[in-house]
Amino acid sequence: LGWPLSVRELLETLGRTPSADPRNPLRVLLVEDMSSLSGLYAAVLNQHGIHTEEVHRPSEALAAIERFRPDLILMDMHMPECSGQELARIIRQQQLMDGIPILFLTMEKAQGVQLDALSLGVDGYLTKPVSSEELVVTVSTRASRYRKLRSYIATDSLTGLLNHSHLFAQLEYEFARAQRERKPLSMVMLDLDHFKQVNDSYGHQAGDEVLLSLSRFLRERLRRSDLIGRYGGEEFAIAMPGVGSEQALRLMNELRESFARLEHVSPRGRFLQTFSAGLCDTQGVWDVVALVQRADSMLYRAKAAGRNQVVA
Ligand code: GH3
Ligand code: MG
Ligand code: MG
Ligand code: MG
Ligand code: MG
Repeated sequence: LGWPLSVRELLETLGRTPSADPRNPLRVLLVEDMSSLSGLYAAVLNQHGIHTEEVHRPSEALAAIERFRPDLILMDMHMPECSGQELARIIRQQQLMDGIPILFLTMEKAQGVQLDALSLGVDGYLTKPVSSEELVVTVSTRASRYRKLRSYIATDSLTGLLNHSHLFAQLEYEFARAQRERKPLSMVMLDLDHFKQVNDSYGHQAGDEVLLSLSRFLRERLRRSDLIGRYGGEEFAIAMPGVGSEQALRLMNELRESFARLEHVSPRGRFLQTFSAGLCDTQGVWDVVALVQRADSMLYRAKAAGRNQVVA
């Protein structure tokens, strides 16, 4: 490689742009008491398609992480309220934020201090003054690697939907937010009808195809802000923040009818597949477990009433 390369050239050489999906750019939280400095970093990152949020006081960092959901935290080591090391330790204790990469920005060249930082579970440091190139390349590679790992861990391998445990983790978060903002949230449990017969008559492969096509169908029809998870085998869970149960019932019935019309094709023949669903909102429900239980009991009613229906 001939030096110096521009950031753009360097990233192209590495075979990717900083955020491959422009609809979902990488997010970086800047925790830095000097606003002029963090403004500068933000401007450089923004220029390369990376979204940033700036926090100038350590005490605001946790709330910002929860709200902004960064893919990486870039943190000053020296701040008036508490040190970067202290804040990093606190962040590492939060389960929801576990594993988020934290990079320190420091003028500290003393090796002892840097080793200290690493032993706290901080991922690395950039020594001030940092060049734009170093900033963008370091931040974008670490942030996108974290995002990739996080999505592997959170994803059901057959359908690409949220898996059981991550569905619950996200649901906790959305439930808390709905309560705090006094907004509705609808919860749906959905189960394919007589699905065992599909496997028996058309083969397990055909069954898998149905699970995939339902997943794709739900992803296409629901909003990006809705959570869609594979709860287990042929059972799916959906949470719709901001949607009340009446609206959710109407929507789920539309989805049910149009999915039921989709023809599935397999080597052993063509067939139709229906689902049943139960739904509820958060009224009178105090936690996520109760929310899911209630939706599940509505699903049970839909099954008992003859299947291919939604009960709220
Ligand atoms: P019901 O209407 O009462 O839900 O009937 P059902 O046959 O759908 O329910 P049951 O619980 O008896 O059977 C669920 C079937 O789902 C059994 C299992 O073979 C199938 N299944 C679960 N996970 C998968 C999967 O990943 N792939 C395939 N092909 N089938 C699956
Ligand atoms: Mg400072
Ligand atoms: Mg079933
Ligand atoms: Mg069953
Ligand atoms: Mg089932």
